[in-house]
This record gives sequence, C-alpha cells and structure tokens, in this order.
Amino acid sequence: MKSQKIRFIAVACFIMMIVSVEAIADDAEKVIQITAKRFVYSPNDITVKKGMPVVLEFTSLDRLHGFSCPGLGIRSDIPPQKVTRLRFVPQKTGTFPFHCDNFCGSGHEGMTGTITVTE
Ligand SMILES: [Cu+2]
Repeated sequence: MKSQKIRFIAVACFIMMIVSVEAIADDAEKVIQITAKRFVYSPNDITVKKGMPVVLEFTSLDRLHGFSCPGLGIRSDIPPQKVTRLRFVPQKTGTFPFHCDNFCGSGHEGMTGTITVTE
C-alpha cells in the first residue's frame, strides 16, 4: 500500500514537472530562420507577437548583406558562411519594413521585407 502511495506521488511530481517545463517553453524566445541572398530574404514576411522575445537567425547564401528595421530599432550585418543571431523584444504593434543596408549589387534596392507585430 505504501509503495503504491509513493508511486502515485512520484507520478504526480513527474506530471507537474512536465507542465512547468512547458510553461517555461511558452515564454521562451521564438527563433525564426531567415536566409539572405541577392536580392531576397526568405521568408520576407514575418509575424511576431508584442512582448514575446524573438531571435532572428540569418544565413547569407552568397555575400555580405545587411538587415535594418528602423521602425523596431534593430539592425545587423549578415556576413556569409555563418549564422548571425539578432534578438529583440517587439514593444509595439504594427507593420515595420526592413531592408538590406549593405549594398549587394544591382537589385539591392528591392531587397526588402516586413515584420508585423501583433497584440
Ligand atoms: Cu543585400
């Protein structure tokens, strides 16, 4: 009888542990992988939630690009051959354009996208 009680408590603890780990995961940052190449980001239309931490993981498939989103006050160089991580917490809702701000050739001007921050 006693061992059954202990087993019940052990199982209950285990379930509570799983539930709390999931609660933490919900608050964790959202990772979005973005590739950059002449003259496109993929994806180039990103939706995130206000107040939820976001990590943009950029990989350039060809040369040095840039990422600048003035409306959200974030920018980074995107050098080739490595992953560049850019973390931010969106503090306002809206649609914010971004663009490549390292000249990467004819067509560079069209290298753009948007980040939409929802409530
Ligand atoms: Cu570029």
